Amino acid sequence: VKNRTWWKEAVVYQIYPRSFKDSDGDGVGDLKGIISKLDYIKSLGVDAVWLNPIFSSPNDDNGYDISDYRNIMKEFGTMQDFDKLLAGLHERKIKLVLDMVLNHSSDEHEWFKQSKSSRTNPYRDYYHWWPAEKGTPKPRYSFFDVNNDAWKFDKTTNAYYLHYFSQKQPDLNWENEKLRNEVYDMMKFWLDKGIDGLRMDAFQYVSKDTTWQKYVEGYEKNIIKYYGMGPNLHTYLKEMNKTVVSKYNVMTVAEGAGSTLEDAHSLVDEDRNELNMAYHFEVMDVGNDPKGYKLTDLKRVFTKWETSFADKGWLAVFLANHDVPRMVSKYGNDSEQFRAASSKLLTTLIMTMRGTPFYFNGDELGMSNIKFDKIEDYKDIATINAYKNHVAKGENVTAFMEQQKFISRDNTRTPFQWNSSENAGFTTGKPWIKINQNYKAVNVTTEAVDPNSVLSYFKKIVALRKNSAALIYGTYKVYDINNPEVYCYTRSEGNEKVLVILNFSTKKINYKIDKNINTNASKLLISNYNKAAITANRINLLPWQSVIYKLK
Ligand code: TEU
Repeated sequence: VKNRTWWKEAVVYQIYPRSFKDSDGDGVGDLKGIISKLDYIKSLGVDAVWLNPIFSSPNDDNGYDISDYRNIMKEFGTMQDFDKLLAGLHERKIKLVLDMVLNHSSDEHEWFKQSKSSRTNPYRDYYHWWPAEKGTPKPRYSFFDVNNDAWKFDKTTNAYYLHYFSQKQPDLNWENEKLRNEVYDMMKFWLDKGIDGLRMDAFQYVSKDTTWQKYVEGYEKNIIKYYGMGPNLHTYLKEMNKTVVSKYNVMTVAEGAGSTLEDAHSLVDEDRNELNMAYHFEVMDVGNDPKGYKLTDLKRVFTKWETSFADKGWLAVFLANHDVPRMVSKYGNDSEQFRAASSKLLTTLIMTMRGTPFYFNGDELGMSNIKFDKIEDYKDIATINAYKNHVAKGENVTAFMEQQKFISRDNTRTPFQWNSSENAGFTTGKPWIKINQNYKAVNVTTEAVDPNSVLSYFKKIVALRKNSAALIYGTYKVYDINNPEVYCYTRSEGNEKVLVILNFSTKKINYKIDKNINTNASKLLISNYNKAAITANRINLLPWQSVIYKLK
């Protein structure tokens, strides 16, 4: 194997701190809570933890609006807690990846308070301002704004500021060298503490075309093309790499990878000296329709990226995170009958793809969408503001609510389910967001003692992946790509060859394995059912069955 590195071999476990474990009864998860669960995290066999933002924040967007990059959010604890957490992880040989939110800050950050106070303030150019005497700026789409308007008028200086996300998330002006240097210093502050990786939030958007030209009608439907990969993005990344990242032994991962394969390669190829890996949004975009998705689409997307990254560059692999629904509800089947089997199958997919798995907390238990009925139950600014937008425009609110049950980000943000006691063992207080009522069955305590649980399966397959060069580095080859129900592929490295077969349907299927795959003397490594047998290159698959075979 060429170019071996720890971050290619790691399984990264994403923790959403707000919802993981509350230690003090205020209903919000915190760092002490995570510390109290370090042995659980270790028991999973994962190599690294990625924490969503833990920095000071008024929580307009759950920590993605940072008011002080060098301090810990009050609800989450103190810097001492952080140091303890880092030490506790390192004692257990687990690495820590922090979330760097550098496209925007909070409007409550001191930089912004200064910036908005006067046009001549030294911090004015830390953000993007448009003087109102020049008329209204050309429209820019905001992801979270009630009116999707990314320009907010501020009367103090008679000017508009730019916010791609919420009004409380003004975009930082990366054109300004002073700002960039402050950011680099801040990054060093955390890297000097000994963290192991950085997840670069929405970084593809940092470089803006500051001519602020008018975009074509409907540009917002193709937003990454317009907002992503701005004119100076590579300059900034190279500068950041040279000034900061290259001085440490750390991994960097970009959220978002532009809109083409070439964009993605330009961010992560080894000879670029920019970032180590990226996660693209194409897999996540398959399956956004509550009516379902085509397995052939999912296969094509995975295959396209796997093929393009076979020799150069490296990707992160995921089916869920805090911005999308639960993977079992989206790509699997969250009915009582198939929830466990399809959770295990999806975990199998993630753990057998080429690329570093980023696995979202709770999926190892088979947690599913909460599917709120009432708008009052939602906490996510994206859902709440989109709701207001629908109401204002007189659009169909019922349809919107149905859609949110399926895609709202709050579906993955409900509290982690530790046990069957009140509040699922998450908090002794009132949880900040409702708990999924399936916690009586779907929880750590119950699943830990059940060898057939989703959790037990997760631990087994993580161990399997970690001990297999084929599963980590091996060449990916897909078979029977047009089959609408079964995903079949091999991974091979040197003499090691592994066959993966996934039945993405609720039917029993007698599957004919491609004749070019030699299954003589093959050996079953793992399955989500107790039964599996290949005879004469055929296998009987149960509903949502997944199997991994070692081939001769
Ligand atoms: O998400 C940003 C992001 O890139 C997505 O909103 C994306 O642009 C959109 O889905 C494209 O369809 C990150 C965080 O993961 C998210 O939780 C934050 O709310 C957001 O940045 C703002 O910081």
